[in-house]
Amino acid sequence: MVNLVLVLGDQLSPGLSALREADKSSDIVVMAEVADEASYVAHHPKKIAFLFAAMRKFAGRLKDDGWTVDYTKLGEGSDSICGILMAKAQDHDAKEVLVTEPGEWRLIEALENCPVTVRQLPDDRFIASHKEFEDWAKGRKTLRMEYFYREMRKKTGLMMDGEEPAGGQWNYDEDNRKPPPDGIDYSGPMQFTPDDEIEEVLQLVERRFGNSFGDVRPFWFATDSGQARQHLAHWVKKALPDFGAYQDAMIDDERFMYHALVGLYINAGLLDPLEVCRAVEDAWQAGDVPINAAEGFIRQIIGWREYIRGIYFREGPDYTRRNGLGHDRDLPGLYWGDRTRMNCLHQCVTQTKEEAYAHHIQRLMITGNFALLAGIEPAQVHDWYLRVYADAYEWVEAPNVIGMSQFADGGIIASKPYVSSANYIKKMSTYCDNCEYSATTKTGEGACPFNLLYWHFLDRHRDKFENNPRISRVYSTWDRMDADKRKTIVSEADAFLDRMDKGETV
Ligand code: FAD
Ligand code: DLZ
Ligand code: SF4
Repeated sequence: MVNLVLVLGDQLSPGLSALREADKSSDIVVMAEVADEASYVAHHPKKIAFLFAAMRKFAGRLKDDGWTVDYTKLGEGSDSICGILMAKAQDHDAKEVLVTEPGEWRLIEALENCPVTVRQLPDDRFIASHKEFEDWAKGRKTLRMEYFYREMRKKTGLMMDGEEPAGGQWNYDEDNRKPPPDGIDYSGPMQFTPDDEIEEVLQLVERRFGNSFGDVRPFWFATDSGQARQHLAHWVKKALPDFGAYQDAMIDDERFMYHALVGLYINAGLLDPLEVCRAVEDAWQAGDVPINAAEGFIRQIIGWREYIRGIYFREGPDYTRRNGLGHDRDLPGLYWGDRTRMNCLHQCVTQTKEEAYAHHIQRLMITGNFALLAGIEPAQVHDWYLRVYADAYEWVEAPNVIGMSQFADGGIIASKPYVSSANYIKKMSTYCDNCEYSATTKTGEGACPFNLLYWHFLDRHRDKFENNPRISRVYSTWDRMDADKRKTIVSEADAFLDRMDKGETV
């Protein structure tokens, strides 16, 4: 009897555990474009196009490698993964379905409840297994990424001198916070011209998902591992040397800065995280890249990415509904492209719509910071991030949004809320130079909303933060302010939020 091997849209890796477990000579690979996966949130059309194109190419590659592949295009079969499996199990008289564990509780549970026998195997494309993360986390009062990261450095041997970190330090972040340079000498990520197969996908996505937020064209993402590797090599050569220093900087219309744009490729399985790290380590060993850039990048992958996944699976399915600060405001229309006078938000939302991309500091300190300061309901913020980025899957998006950005998990990931006034944004970007508001004006005409909302946030959550050693200092500054000034800030912030809630342009 044959088995089916289900390969999901973000499992496009030839070494996938489910493929390793299967018998190429008799088992059948099942891949399917289904309405449920394409619409459990209204994904950015570029993300759907990227995944469908990459799925179709991967199916072709598996066939070339000798697999029998049963591929269903959108609209040609059931709307759900379980429905597809039931139909295919009957068609092929299959005994069981092998699948590598999906990256989302929703789908794990759907497969558990599907009336066919499904065997879920560990996803060992990650460096730490669930058990390793659990063993590390067990008994610790706080789960700080830095200590987990050091374990991953030792485990992988990346940038290690025996038991010690290369260069004598684990972390070179103090060299990685430079303000924006005058210009960028990187022409941006490698771009690929769509072939006929991809053009067919683009037209399908335009027809079926054209009304969702986001532009499907121009489309130039890599859609197979060969292209993704070319993209990686281009970035290592042209941008990695400056990645570290300018990692946190933002410049008007410079959408990628020196960032790698590899998240979407790694998360879909086109690039292996260790292969990416080895390419970076090699460039550093060859003397082409400074240590702060190489270490800073490798930390993002074997530190942050693995840690974030560990938290998602440790915390369980209710994590996305947490709301530790009790925020309940609706997400304003400016997140969907309504006009805003705030240039920082305009820049980040516009590029998100056009590219399905924003880099980390844009996500954390612009769109995330504003949502947190304004008190937007975390579930709505989570929904927005899951929809709009090409690299978004719940296992990675939810801890970043609910935990790191919105402090809605009560401080499991972040030891303090990531909030800032305009000061930080002015220092780290050029956005304030081109804004209708004034970053240096604290109250009154032209005052930057971040300046008002920053104090409004701290004031309304005083009970939660005034004893937090990482943030308590700011309360002394607030208390030293003239009482009338404090009152003005709070009432101007309230008036701003009222205008925003009414749908006025803010
Ligand atoms: P680079 O800046 O070049 O970084 C290299 C790689 O490191 C990334 O590709 C990614 O694989 C990894 N990485 C870096 N930081 C993180 C992190 N915090 N968590 C996990 N991996 C990390 N990342 C996603 O992959 N999917 C998401 O849906 C996602 N949502 C986010 C939401 C918020 C609010 C925040 C603050 C961060 C989010 N991130 C997410 C993390 C990070 O912003 C993206 O991984 C990164 O911007 C992707 O762009 P890049 O490939 O150019 O990254
Ligand atoms: C994100 C996504 C989309 C848009 N479409 C499909 C699809 O049609 N078929 C499929 O197998 N997978 C798709 N995916 C990826 C899944 O949603 C993903 O595997 C789960 O969210 C778990 O990470
Ligand atoms: Fe954003 Fe304020 Fe700067 Fe304008 S002045 S870009 S609103 S931080």
